[in-house]
Amino acid sequence: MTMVPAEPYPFEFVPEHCALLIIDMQRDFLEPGGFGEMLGNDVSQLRRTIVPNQTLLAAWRAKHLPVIHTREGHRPDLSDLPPAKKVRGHGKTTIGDPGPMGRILVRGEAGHDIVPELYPRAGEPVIDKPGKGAFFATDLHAILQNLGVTQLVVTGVTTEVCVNTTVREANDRGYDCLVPEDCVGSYFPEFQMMGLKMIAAQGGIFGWVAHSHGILAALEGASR
Ligand code: C5J
Repeated sequence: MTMVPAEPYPFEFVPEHCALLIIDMQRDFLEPGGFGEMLGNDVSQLRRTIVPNQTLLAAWRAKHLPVIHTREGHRPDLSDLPPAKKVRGHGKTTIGDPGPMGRILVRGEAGHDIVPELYPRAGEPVIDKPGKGAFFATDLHAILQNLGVTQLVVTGVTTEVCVNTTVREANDRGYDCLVPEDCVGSYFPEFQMMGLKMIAAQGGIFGWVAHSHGILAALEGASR
């Protein structure tokens, strides 16, 4: 066990029971010319997380600790897409429609896949999730339990949506979650700030917030 400097207080990091969970680092959210940018979002707000995630991922892999990736998306026949999610926002282009990198948030399409910089390696589970939270309608909890995981370092995008929803779901299932602020991103700076504050508020109501430097330092000397 090693202490990681964090808010609201140091995190008791137990590497042998901790997985790195990388949320939705998908091309449509992060790449110029993707769906996110098509909607008018500033993708640089998300792209700044790529390098810190690459560094953390490399350190995690070097220690042979579990890494799990997620992707938000739906079956090509859209049978798992709730009608409410399809029509929400009244956009001209919605989930399942043709977009700049294939059909929007549909599994198997180029835009749905993970950015090359953080591409999963063989053996690293990829959770295809139909919702914002990574536990809803997936086998993530079973996978984590089988690995003996009790702690999660949660990174990815977006801070206030899929990262926050997943941290809340994990918290309710008994996992301790640590969120490195430089490895999560939002298109909206005010949501980035509040999304992180909400996790660590009230004595860590959903978990802890740290900088990846502290986690990297704690990983030194860790083994599984
Ligand atoms: C994620 C979204 N991944 N914002 N999705 O946060 O719709």
